[in-house]
Amino acid sequence: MRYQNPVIPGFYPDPSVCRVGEDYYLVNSSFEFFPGVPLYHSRDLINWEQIGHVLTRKSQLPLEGAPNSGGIFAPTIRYHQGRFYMVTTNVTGGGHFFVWTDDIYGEWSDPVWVKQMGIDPSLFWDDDGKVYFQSTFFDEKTQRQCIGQSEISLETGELLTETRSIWFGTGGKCPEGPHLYKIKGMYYLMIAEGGTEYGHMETIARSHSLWGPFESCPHNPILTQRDYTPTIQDYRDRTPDVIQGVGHADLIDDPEGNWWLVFHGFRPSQSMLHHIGRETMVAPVTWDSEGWPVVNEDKPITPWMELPGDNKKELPQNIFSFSEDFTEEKILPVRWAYLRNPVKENYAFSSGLILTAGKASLEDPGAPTFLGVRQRQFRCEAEAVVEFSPGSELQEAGITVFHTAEHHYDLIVTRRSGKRIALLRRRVCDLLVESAPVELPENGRLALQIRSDRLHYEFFAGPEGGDLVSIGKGRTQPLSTELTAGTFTGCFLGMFAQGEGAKSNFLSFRCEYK
Ligand code: 6LW
Repeated sequence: MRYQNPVIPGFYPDPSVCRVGEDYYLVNSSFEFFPGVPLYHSRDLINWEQIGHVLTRKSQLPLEGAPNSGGIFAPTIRYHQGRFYMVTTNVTGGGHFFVWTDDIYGEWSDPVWVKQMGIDPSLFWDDDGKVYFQSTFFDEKTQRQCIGQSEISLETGELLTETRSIWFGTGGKCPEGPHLYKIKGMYYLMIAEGGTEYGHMETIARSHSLWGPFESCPHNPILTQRDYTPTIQDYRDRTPDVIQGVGHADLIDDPEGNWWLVFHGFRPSQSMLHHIGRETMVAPVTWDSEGWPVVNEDKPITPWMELPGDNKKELPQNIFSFSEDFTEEKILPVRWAYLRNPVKENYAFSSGLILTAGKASLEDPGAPTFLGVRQRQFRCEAEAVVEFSPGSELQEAGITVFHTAEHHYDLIVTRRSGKRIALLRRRVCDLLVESAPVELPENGRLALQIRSDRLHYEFFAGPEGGDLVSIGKGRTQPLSTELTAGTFTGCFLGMFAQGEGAKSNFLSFRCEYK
């Protein structure tokens, strides 16, 4: 059998997974984007469908003032006695909390706060029903970061014990992303180390007691690509993608008793640069004779994963292309995300999706009028059809490749010398570059298009159904995480309106991946 990694391409990092019978549910981090914590469902761990978000209300997810890559860090999802729990950290306000639901397709509770320091919380139920809370922790005695654990009350979130340091990892920086499992009577503590960059890895330890001492697996790390340096040839457009930075994993068994690791990694566009985020991947796990997990038979993680066995069938896999008709759609499909808490009045369905500019622009770390989808693959063609008659040179609407307020390329419809025009504005750190304006017909619907490959974005505009002309180009390089002072996010393809009074009507948006 073979399947392709990433199984959830695009900015879907820090995956955590649980299983209920034959159904798997998976969550990811969402940082400053709203709604928070995308929620996915699968029957085979390979084909995933987004069924919603966990944090859909501002009362669960206040994001005001959340900087780039602030807000929601690594979530954990667990299922216990008919109830789903999702625990995470809002690093911009409040710290750790969990929410719960008895209906995975319904609303989740308001937050129950947990006062433990650190990030990357996880929950573990022991056989006696007691609940334990793990997260990153700072050990005062040794002055080192480690994994800390306390027993908590599920009703109030209160700590019922002090937080104790339970494992320091194997010596990599940033021991984090802990998950505790009880397997064949032993407590296994699996964590990420090495930082979420090129030295990322996953390590594991076990103990007879959930307080430790934890014995490190002799073949740690059980997952890493840190020793694999791709060649220039590996990055050529037609070769398979290169995978780096694997780690931050969760472990799951299937109904047949096979084990799997769900984790993230990223695909650089070229050496040491990636711009579409950390993505969710899957690998098979076996157990050695000493009871330690072996990931993917100890082989590197590759885009095409070959699994042993006679089943030569390729698992079908979503290709993530989509086409949205906003004249029919009246509820926003779950793939769309806002920046921070949206100003509701600026979004409305009428004869299309009406985006009205508010006070904030894409340059502000506020709540601009923006709706985006995560870019899933390097090669794509995205097109929006819009009705927009800018009232002045300050009113703008268009489509964008957006990574942060300081890293985005915007194809803008506005006015210059009284005429309706299109231009490409590229914002990178403290640089702002604008293309020459290209005149557009004064009336009628416009098609705005982004075409991309691994290394480039090119932007086109023109009357709907007519010939589109190139408005400008930009390399993918300046939108890379490595140039953003280290975001945890990735590029979105989106629609926006800015400059007070600008009112645009988006009729459709389609995105085709090649
Ligand atoms: C995540 C943590 C990490 O919480 O990145 O570098 C954070 N380490 O595990 C955000 O994804």
